[in-house]
Amino acid sequence: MNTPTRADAHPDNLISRFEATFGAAPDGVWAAPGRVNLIGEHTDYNEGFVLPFAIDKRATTAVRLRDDSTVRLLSTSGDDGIVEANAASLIPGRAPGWAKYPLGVVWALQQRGVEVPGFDLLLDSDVPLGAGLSSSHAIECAVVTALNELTGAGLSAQEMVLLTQHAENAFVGAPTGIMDQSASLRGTSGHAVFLDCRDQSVQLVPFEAQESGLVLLVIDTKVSHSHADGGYASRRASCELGAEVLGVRALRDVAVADLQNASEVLDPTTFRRVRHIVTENGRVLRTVETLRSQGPAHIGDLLDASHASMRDDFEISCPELDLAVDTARIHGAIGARMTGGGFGGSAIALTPVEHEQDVRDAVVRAFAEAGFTRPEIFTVTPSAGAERIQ
Ligand code: GAF
Repeated sequence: MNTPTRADAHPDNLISRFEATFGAAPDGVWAAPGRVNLIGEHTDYNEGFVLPFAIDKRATTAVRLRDDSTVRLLSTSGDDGIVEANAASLIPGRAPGWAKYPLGVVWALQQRGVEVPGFDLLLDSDVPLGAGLSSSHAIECAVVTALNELTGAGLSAQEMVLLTQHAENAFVGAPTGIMDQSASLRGTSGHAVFLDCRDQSVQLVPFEAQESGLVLLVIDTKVSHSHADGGYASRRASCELGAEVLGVRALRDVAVADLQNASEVLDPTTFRRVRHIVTENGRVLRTVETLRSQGPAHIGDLLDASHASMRDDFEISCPELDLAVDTARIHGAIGARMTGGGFGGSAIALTPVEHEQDVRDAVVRAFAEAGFTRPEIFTVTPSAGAERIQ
């Protein structure tokens, strides 16, 4: 068997690499993107609002069903080689490395009563790992899209969102919400996904930064994070405590006008967590309104305010993210914030084209001066959601 390398595993070559590795052609090739979140952080599991988009970086999987229950998984990156598992005996929390994402999807499908036979799978992804751009959800969304079609399960995009969330929560062990999968499965080119996380309704909001002379820069700080670590779960627990003490179903039900009372009944830390969620929901709604009425050049202040709230109230930023945001702003970005779950990962900086190079240079310089690892900086545009590509 040949082990493919990252360089020769471009999606165009994935089928021949699959054949060379597994000895037969795949049944098809499916791709699903990572995401950035424009605004609305940690609001998803509080039944609030988010505004992410599917990016032009994605996980691509070639898949072939088998006649037995053996699952063979190979990634074009890393040296793990082929990981083998038995689809009939999957145990939550036990799968190794990246294999837990496809196997979590198989397990969650089985939990829904879908019969999933064994399969061979070859993965190639250009979503950076640990960068807060949802590389793991991209894998899960590509796999669920493939298996949904191949098994004839007939799940809707909304159902696949909940299914992959269940895989993350109960199989992988990360207590995440529904934002990332919704962007990956329901995103479209040229649009951000305005998602109401209470009823899962989606409105597509045009986001064409280039038409306003802007680019959306991603600054990957290279500070790796994991939502299975304690920080994410402890923020979620604080939100649940806040909702319980305030007597609401979820923090979505707390209004800005309720914050005075909340400050009197909550301990100071829980109050600040609650204030972030309440004000962030308001910022999402104002961002959507502003994008629709005035366009992306007018959302900078909302991005800045979101970052300040995450830094000071939710306390999920880190020195590298703050430096990226502050430096981008000083050198010409019109708004910047960390994106994703926090504690590392990436910042986004909405930047006029004429300042793009200044921002890139200044951030790299500032990181070097601070003794931080050199960041990776690139642009992203709203792109297609999960789909079959071959
Ligand atoms: C991570 C989670 F996966 C999302 O569900 C969301 O909570 C996000 O962090 C924070 O907004 O990406």
